[in-house]
Amino acid sequence: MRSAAGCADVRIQSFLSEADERSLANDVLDGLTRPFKEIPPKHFYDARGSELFERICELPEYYPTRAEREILHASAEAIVSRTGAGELVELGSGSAEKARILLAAMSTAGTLRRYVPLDVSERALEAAALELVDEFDELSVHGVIGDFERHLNRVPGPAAGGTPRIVALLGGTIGNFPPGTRRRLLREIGRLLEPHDRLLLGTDLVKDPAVLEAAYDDADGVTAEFNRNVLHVINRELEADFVPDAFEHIAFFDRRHEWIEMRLRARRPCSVLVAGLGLRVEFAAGEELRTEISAKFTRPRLEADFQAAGLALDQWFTDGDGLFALSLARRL
Ligand code: SAH
Ligand code: AVI
Repeated sequence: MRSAAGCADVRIQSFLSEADERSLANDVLDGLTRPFKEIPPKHFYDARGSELFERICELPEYYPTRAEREILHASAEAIVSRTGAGELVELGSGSAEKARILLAAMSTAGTLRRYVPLDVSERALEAAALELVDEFDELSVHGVIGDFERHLNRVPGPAAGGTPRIVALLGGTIGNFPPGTRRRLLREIGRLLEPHDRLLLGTDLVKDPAVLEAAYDDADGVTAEFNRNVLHVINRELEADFVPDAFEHIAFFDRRHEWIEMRLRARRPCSVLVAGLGLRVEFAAGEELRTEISAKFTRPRLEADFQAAGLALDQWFTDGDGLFALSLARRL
């Protein structure tokens, strides 16, 4: 654990230890020795992966960021006045671009006190924290570098004085978890909520598969590079010898599950040595490695997830084109 030097209003604690670095090793060992190979998406986000994600957010095909920003611009004031919140806890905060809209609404309402971002990406979190304390005089930032599947207990308790909190999980990140894990995670996040606190959850909505597939397979190939970045991460961290360009980016909408699936397909037979694990992995030509699911929601399906997780929907906001939804939910 350490604190960022030189700024009284920023405190950053890291809870990523060697044990967490082993989480990549464990995920690679488990995931690459299964009959259907799979690596969880959290391993995309080293410094390069976070930068590639930022580029994805600006792509014409990738509508979720624009749609969610539109909702926030239209509704942040109402969200803040309804909740009275002065503190924002954001899980998977990334560049904190969207947090800024909520913090500005809290500042205007005169309630703003603290921002608590939590992310595995140290670089993104530090940069965002330093920018935000510069921007809002009254703000203090308590950043947590950690994994929200393991370190929710490291989120600091409510600040003294008891301002209501918004706990946000934006961008559709909840969709990156399969249904059972998603409900478990929602339940664990719900435990952070006091009766006057609210969860603010961003979810992408079911729509024309062509629109969805374009969003995950852009013409400039940025998403393809983001997808292959996981191979660069494994090469660097686990001394593997993947040739990333030997893998083709695949993205398709699975209509039955209502989720986008991203995969990497071997263009030719590949024999990969993961030296750090003493593991050799064979890929047949055409064999696929699943790297991400990104679930798309309907309101009834999300309400069922909330209910199963001990939460209830309070308010539902969408953008003008009905592409994306923001939900305000409370603990039952
Ligand atoms: N909330 C931002 C960023 C979304 S990208 C937005 O809406 O634009 C997903 C973010 O979640 C990345 O910053 C990534 O580093 C982070 N992330 C992914 N899995 C995580 C995990 N298990 N624990 C903590 N952060 C995670
Ligand atoms: C972070 N997450 C919600 C993004 C998504 O849309 O599922 C990650 C992403 N994958 C490809 N493009 C963007």
